[in-house]
Amino acid sequence: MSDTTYAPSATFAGNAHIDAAKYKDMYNASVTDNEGFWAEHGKRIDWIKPFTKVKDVNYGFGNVSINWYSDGTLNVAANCIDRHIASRANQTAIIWEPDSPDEASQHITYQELHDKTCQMSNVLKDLGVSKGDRVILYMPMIPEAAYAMLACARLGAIHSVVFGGFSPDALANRVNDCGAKVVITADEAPRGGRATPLKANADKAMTTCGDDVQLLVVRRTNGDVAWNDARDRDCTALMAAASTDCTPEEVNAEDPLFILYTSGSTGKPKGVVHTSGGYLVYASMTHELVFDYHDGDVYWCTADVGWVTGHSYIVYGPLANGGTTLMFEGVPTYPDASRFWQVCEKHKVNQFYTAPTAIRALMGQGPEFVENCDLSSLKLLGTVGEPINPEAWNWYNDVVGKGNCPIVDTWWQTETGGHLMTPLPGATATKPGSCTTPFFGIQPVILDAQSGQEIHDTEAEGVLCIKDSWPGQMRTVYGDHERFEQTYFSDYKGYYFTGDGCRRDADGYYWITGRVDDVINVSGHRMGTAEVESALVAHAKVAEAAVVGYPHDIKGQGIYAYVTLMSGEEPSEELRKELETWVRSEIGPIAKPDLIQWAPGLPKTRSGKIMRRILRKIAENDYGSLGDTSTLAEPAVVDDLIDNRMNR
Ligand code: 6R9
Repeated sequence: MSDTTYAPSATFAGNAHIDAAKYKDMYNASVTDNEGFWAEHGKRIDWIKPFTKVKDVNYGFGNVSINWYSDGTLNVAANCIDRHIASRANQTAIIWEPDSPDEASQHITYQELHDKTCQMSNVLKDLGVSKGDRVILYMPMIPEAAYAMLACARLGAIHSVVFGGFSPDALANRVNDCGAKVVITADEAPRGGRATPLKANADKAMTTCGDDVQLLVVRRTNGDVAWNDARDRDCTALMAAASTDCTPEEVNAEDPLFILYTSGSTGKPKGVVHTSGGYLVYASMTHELVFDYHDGDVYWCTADVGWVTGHSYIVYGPLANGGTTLMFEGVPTYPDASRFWQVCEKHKVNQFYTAPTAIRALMGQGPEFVENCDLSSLKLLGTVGEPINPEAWNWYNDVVGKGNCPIVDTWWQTETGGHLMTPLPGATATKPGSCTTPFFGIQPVILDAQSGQEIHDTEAEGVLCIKDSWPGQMRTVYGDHERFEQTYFSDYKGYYFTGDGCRRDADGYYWITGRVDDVINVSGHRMGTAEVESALVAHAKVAEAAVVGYPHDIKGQGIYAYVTLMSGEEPSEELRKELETWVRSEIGPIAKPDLIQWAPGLPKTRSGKIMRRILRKIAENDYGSLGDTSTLAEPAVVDDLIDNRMNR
C-alpha cells in the first residue's frame, strides 16, 4: 500500500475524453439511470436492426439470465472493419511486429484487413463453417490470428482461441468440449528465438478428437510439417485464391461471439461465453476512455490473443474504434531486455499496456535498457493481470513514463469482458497499487466473507462482488449454465461474485488483495490449483498432490507442489524433473511447478480434507501463524513439512 497520489496533469486532463468533473457526472448518471445510460452508449456501434430493449437481467440464483440489447442485430466484424472503410481505408489498422527484429514489420490498412478477413471467411465457409459453428484458433501472434477471429465474427461462427503455449491435451479438451468443426493453427510459432511446433502439437491433439474435425494450417515459418491429406488444408494457399468479398452475417446481439476457457477453483477449465452486441459496446467504450485513445494514436497491448486481454484490447476494442493496434509476436527479453522499448520507439507508440510480471522482469535488468530508447511518443501506460507492487509501479512511472504518463491499473477478468475498476487517466488521481475507482455503470461492493453482508463503511475489507450487470459481462459457461450460476451467483445471493478479495480505503479507492478461491495467478495467467494437482496425480508414481501459490519476485505467484509418492517410490532429482516435464506436457509450460516438496503425508482434517491454509503458510515461510492445527488427523505431518520445506 502506498499513500502517494498522482493527479492527472492539467494538460493531460484538458485534452482527455473524460476529466474529473465529467467522470463524476457520468458515473452518477450511469448508476441512477443505468438503462438510460447504456441505451445512449449502445449507439456507439453500428446496428443492422437497432435495439429497442436495453437490459433484461436476473441475478436470482436458479434463474440467472443476462441480456443486453436483445432485439438488436449487428455484425461484429462489420463494426471492426467495414464501417471504417469509407473514411480510413488507407489508415493502418494493425501494425505487426515479428519475434525477430531482423524480420520486417507489417502495416495492415483497414482495406487490407477487410480483404484478408473476407478471404479467411470464404476459406472457412468452404470448409462448411456457418453461423453458430465453433472454430478453435491455436495460433502464433500473427495477423492471421486477428483475421481468423474477425472471419468467424463475419460468419456468425463462434471462435475459441487456445493459447499457443498450451499442450496437445489441453487443446484436445477444448476442441472436444465445444465441439469445434475446424481448428486453425500454423506450422510453427516463433517466440523468443525458438519455434513452438504448433502443427505437430495439433496433430497430437487431433488423435483424441473426432475424425470430422478439419485442420487449417497457416504458413508462418514454412518449416517442415507432417501432412494428412484427408484432414489438413493449407490456409495460406487457400486464402490467396479466395475472393476478397464476403457479406457479413446478421447476428442477434445475444448470439455468442466467442468462448474462452479459463481456470476455476474446481474441475476442468470453464468455457466463458461472451456475446456480440453488449461485449462490443463495452470493449470499445473502455478502450477509448480508459486509454484515452484519440484518432491517429498508435496503441500497443503486449498480451497474447489467447487471453481475454488480447480479445478486448488488441482486436475488438481498438478495431471497433477505428484505431491502430500493434500486435507483437515476441517476448519482452528477446533479443534483449530493450525489445519492448525498441518497439515503442520504432512505431512511435502512444499507449502501452502490459502486465506487472513483465514490468518486474524488466526492472530487474536495470534502467539502461529503457534509457537507450527514445520513448517520447508515450502518453499513457497501463497494467493488467494482477496487483502491481508499488516498487514496480514507481519504476514504470519514473523510468518508462519519465513521470509524464498517467498509469491505468485496470482490474477486470475473463468473465467481465472489459475493465471494471480502473483510473480514467484525465480524471482519476492514481495511487500505486490501487485500481482506484469503478468504470461507468459498475457498482462494486465489499461483503463480509462469513456473513455475506455488505459492508457500507467507506473503509472496508472483504470479498469483492458487483451489484448489477454491465453489457460486457459473460452470459454462461458453455454447455453448463448450472456451473455458471454455482460459480458466480450461489455464494453471495443477488451479486456477481468475482473470486477476489479487496480493500476499500478512506478515499473510497479499491485495492485488490488477490484471489480468495483456489485460483493462483502466475505471471498474470490464471491457474486452478486443482488442474495442476490432477495432472500430478495422473503420473503413475504419484499417490497424492496438493498445490498452492507462494509469493514469487517476478511471477507474482509461483506454483508450490507437495507430492506424496506411491509406496515403494523414492524421491530423487530425476523424478522431480520427470514430474516437471509431465505437468508441462499435460497442461503447458505455464503450469510447471516452481518448487516440488516431497511430502510423506499431507495435513488433513479428520474428514480427509486437505488443509490448504496450512500448506499455504508453509510455502510462504510464515509458520508463526499456522493457526489451529488441532483438528488435523495427524498433526505431526506439519512438523515434517516445515523441516523439509523448499528454500526459495
Ligand atoms: C484481465 C485478466 C482475472 C484475475 C482477477 C484478479 C487478477 C487482473 C488485476 C488483477 C489486481 C489488477 N487481476 N487484473 N488483480 N489488479 N489490475 O487478467 O483476466 O486472466 O481472467 O484474470 O486476475 O485476481 O480476478 P483473467
